[in-house]
Amino acid sequence: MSRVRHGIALCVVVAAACFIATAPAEAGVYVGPYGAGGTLNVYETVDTPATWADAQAIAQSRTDPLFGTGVTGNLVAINSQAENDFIHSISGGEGTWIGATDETVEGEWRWVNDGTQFWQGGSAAEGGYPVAGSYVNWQPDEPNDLAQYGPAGEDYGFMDYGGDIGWWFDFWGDTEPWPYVIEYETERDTAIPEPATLSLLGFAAVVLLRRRGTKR
Ligand SMILES: [Ca+2]
Ligand SMILES: [Ca+2]
Ligand SMILES: [Ca+2]
Repeated sequence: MSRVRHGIALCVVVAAACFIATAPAEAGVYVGPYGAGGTLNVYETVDTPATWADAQAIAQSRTDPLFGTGVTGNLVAINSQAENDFIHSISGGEGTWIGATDETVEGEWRWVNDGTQFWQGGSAAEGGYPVAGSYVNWQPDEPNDLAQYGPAGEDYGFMDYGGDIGWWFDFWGDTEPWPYVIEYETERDTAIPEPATLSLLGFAAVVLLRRRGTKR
């Protein structure tokens, strides 16, 4: 499929998904070509704040809301500048948890979806470095495991602190609730939902239209 046709298909599906998914007024559903080999993954932004651990537990309790594949979620793992730009865009740049943590071994930063280590150590100035050429986008002074708010330091990945530009920070995640982004690694090669999901989307659209009709 050409890039243009691919893009058109994406727009149609994303528009339908957002229409449905924003009904509870707390989430948006998106598709991005950031799976293995450029395949399509599903992303869900959740505006209701949660601690990092609660957000990850919620992500794992949910399944792909768009394609109906049954794939469960994780807090987003970011593996390229393009995916980082995408997450920065859909999350609104106002601060969001991402699926990075060094809670198991201090300084061993891993993605929570598959445990891959992408960073070793503190900030680059302190000798920290990306593992196996991994993509990273730390703010220049991060991660710094700041301990001023408690002895545990900072063990959870956060993007866009203070309306930033897609930079990452380590942050204390056990008490601070923030919005978050869930990634469902559907790795689809087509943006067309399964027939069962399509009929569900159609049914929901009909219900919404009828409700609107009765209000007028
Ligand atoms: Ca990803
Ligand atoms: Ca840490
Ligand atoms: Ca920090």
